[in-house]
Amino acid sequence: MQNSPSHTNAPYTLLPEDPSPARPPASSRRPVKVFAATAASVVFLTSLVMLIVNQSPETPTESDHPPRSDPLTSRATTSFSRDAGRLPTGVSQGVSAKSYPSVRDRLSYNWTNAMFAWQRTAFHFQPEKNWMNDPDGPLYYMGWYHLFYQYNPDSAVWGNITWGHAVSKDLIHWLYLPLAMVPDRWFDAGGVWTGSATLLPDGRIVILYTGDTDESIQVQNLAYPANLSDPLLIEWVKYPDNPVIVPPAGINPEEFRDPTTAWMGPDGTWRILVGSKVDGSGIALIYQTSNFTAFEAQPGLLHAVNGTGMWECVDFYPVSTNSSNGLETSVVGPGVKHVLKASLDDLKKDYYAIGTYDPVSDTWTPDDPEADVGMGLQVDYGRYYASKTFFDQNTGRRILWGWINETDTDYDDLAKGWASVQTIPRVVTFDNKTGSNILEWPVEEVESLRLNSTEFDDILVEAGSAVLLDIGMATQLDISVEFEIEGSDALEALEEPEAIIECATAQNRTTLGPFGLLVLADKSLSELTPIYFHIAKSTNGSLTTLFCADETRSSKALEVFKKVYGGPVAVLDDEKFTMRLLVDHSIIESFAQGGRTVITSRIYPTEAIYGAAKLFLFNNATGVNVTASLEIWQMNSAFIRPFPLEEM
Ligand code: DQQ
Repeated sequence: MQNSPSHTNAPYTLLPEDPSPARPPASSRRPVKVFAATAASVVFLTSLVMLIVNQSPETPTESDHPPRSDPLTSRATTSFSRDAGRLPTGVSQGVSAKSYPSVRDRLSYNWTNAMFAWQRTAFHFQPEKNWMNDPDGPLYYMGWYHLFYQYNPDSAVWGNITWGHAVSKDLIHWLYLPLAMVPDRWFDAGGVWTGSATLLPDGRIVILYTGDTDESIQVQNLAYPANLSDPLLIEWVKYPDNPVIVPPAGINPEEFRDPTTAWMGPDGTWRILVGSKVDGSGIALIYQTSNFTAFEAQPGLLHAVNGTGMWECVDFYPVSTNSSNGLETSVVGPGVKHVLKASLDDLKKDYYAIGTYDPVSDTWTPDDPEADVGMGLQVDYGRYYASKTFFDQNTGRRILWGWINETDTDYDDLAKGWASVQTIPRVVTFDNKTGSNILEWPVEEVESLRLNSTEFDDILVEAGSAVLLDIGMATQLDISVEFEIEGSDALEALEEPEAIIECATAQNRTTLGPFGLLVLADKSLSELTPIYFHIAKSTNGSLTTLFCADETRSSKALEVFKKVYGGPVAVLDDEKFTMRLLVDHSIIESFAQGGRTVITSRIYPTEAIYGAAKLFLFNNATGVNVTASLEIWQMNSAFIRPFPLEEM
């Protein structure tokens, strides 16, 4: 493959430097905290209940459905701005979008508006309506956090991709702003795709994004704020001489996208990465620039991994190995490792690895070649994709955003009028205890939503039982729980070895598990989402702890794609089994062992909603009892609404 620099001679337009008066901040009411420590609980023992749960969903038939128009066939009433003759899906254009189930799948549960309304989240970011996918260009500027996102303003399926824009003072309460960029130039006529922001030392902001051209070529474009004195950064200018990078020789022009945030090299010039694929290997191409208008392809690659397919949304950032501070993207030196993350288009999963970056050769080497990008650690083992970090210079944190994808049908998404949610932003740090993974933890600002809490101490959960936790409403929760196994040392020898160590359903009983929580479960356990630890013994005798989310019984809706998600988690000798869950209607974000392994779930209960949703402890081990101690907060809703621009 031969790389070729892209052309451009036009100067970069300098932006006005005069600071303008700051606009008044949007009002965001803080929730009232009521900390009511309640140890008393009504405990309800249901012996062996998970084992006999016989889910017999009422299969919806076409005739069960109330008559309604078919949103896929009645496209005349759905306004797609381009190519109205075909349904615009990412897969058909060679980019990731929701790919399962098939868009042709007409099977649908008999959803009611109340069910759809319940699915909307209360404290996660989602647009008022329509389709959203990747987070783009997150940044902090003049008192505001900015989130941009891939957005279809016309429909609840992928297409006509623009950059939506919202701002927040605290990463929790959000105000929608006008669209930041729409596909209105030849160099992005097919969509303003994913990109990243870089804050330059002189105060300027640059955004590099992928444009899908009028000829379906993926190019990298430059944009910048029209008015740097506007803290809301409402207007964006596309550099007139875009594109600034075109696909090099040897690269498929439809597989060349998603520029990273830039970092400065030892020579004082900037570097960025662009993801692509060569002969089935995922690759990160590296470009160098001094002015963001002229880029030069570096002779080698930052990194490549055989057989991992197209790398989308590459992210590359430093982490401190000796402090929990986040690092600005250009930091290198002693006590610094670098995380390389790629979103694997073939698997729709975000993988990362930790390694060493050589800023002179512009190469990166994984600490463990056997756990290279795409082979080992996942950023999140659930329904999660296209994640991106930014350095928050306001608080010195590195903050991670990720896209929670839907697993219902496009048909259902069109009926409910929206698709996708962003995760609660997470702080990323290096795990000093293991030395081999990152930790992800919800930003502390989410705790401002905590209302009254209920505590449970040392609840005994016997082998083969479930314990109802009497907490009232169970759909907006922040749950912190630790488990201890009674007498596990003696029982290790009894554990049956397993040939394949991977998450199985929560009904798969062995000596030491599974045990955990049943979330969004109805009282009869006809619908439930178990989140659990399972300790497995491999044939070589070693024990591995798995952290899993079993969505197979999460919904009676047959069209919803359901599977068991999860992966291994290190539980060190001095540690209990700990998990934290953020439950927000149809979203569960689950963090094990302080964020070593994370699973995001998007689920669609039909019964376990509103007041019928319950929370249980469960223990499906055959050989051990466990005890659990919990603190559970009810969570307030966040204010997420349009910015009152007319009041300014
Ligand atoms: N989504 C964008 C692409 C990116 C993909 C298009 C990942 O730029 O590769 O909406 O979800």
